[in-house]
Amino acid sequence: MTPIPRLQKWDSTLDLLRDPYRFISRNCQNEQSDLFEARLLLQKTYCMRGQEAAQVFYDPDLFSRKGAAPKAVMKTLFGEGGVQSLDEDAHRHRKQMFLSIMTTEQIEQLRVLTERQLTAAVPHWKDMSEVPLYEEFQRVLTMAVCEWAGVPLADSEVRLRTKQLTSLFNDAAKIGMGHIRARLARRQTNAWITDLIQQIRDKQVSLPEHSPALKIAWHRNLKNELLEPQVAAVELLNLLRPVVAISVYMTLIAHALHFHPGYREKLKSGSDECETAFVQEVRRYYPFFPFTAAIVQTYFEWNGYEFPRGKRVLLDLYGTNHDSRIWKEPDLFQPDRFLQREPTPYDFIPQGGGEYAANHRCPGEWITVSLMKLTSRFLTQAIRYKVRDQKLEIDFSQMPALPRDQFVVSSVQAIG
Ligand code: HEM
Ligand code: MYR
Repeated sequence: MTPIPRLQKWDSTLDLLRDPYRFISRNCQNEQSDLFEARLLLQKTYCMRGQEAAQVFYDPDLFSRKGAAPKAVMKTLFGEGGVQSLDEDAHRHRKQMFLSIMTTEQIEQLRVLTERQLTAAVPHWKDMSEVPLYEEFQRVLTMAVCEWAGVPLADSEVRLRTKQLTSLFNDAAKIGMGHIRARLARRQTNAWITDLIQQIRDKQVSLPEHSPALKIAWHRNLKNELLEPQVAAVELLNLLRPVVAISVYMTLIAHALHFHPGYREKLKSGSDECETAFVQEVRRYYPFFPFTAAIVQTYFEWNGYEFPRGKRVLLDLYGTNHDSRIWKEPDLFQPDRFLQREPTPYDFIPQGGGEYAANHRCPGEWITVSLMKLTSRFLTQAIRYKVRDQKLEIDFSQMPALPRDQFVVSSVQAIG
């Protein structure tokens, strides 16, 4: 057996938190290995990156997700009882529920609703001296996704629910007060949506027939039982929260357009392929979800390394998207690289890899790409704006990572 390189430090959690997106690839580089062991959260953990590593990580016979995410993530970002921590048949059955929501019609409907909200925001942006794009996108997406999913949202509630849904992903990985805010947001959003699930089941609200909220409220597990209301709420929030999180990518699109103005012109006149290549490169180039975690289910060997049962393993998503064996000049923003070749399920993994139905790969990728394409069109063809002097470098120490001043625009005007 080949010994697995071990980091010398007794515990590396602080190093990981200081530079979460580059911690794994930096150490892989130092150790000259795609795999090393570090103590993280006081637990010996394997960290790995690259296409081959992704291939083994997404073999569902080898890994389990139960207990893989730390408690802090379960109590904030994920919620408890949801699809992220299920294995085997229970996972496949629940995952099918999500995948059955992702029809072409549903994806198109969410795009239409989001475009409507973006268009409705323009007159309001015109009156603002400064428009903080990240916050505005959060509000737009909260309104669009609630309408799409069948979650009633009064005008008076928009601010509060936007803040709470945002806190679930924006504050989950913070330390101190930030993290406490995310825990509170989890309790509040669980209570809000559990109530709605009860009302749906008690026929106190009527929703359009194909509403995702109805599908989740009436979903039955393999024992033909309805989900516990709290679990159904976690799953409905597994639609609402990540759609609001697309505000991160929307802000990063504005960032990419600012630094690569040539793409503004290309996108204005360009083909669908050109638009797709641009958003794929935004998903590859920018940091968002740093890594994902699983637990070794049964002992196995890979490339001469031993993987003992029960070991926690992190797969580096950002590092794999920046692996120079896969991507030429990975630290340059070059959308055209996507015109030359199709990504595989293991070499381009901003939202996880492998197969949708059998693995934990994100079922929201089609929605994400669709709303990102909408945003590229909107920012190049529907409005004009000015970008004042501000700190625009990406803050790699935060999860999610955003421009330091978050991208504020002014003098917004509608085109045409
Ligand atoms: C899973 C990223 C948007 C719903 C995941 C995973 C990642 C991810 C990394 C886990 C992959 C793994 O552990 O192997 C993202 C990013 C998004 C996004 C960066 C951009 C905003 C969405 C959207 C939805 C969604 C729009 C739904 C509308 C889910 C669900 C899972 C998941 C339900 C769990 C799947 C499972 O456990 O089988 N996402 N996602 N995500 N995502 Fe997304
Ligand atoms: C979602 O809401 O599911 C999509 C986007 C969330 C991104 C949150 C960023 C950092 C969280 C890191 C947690 C690592 C888990 C092992």
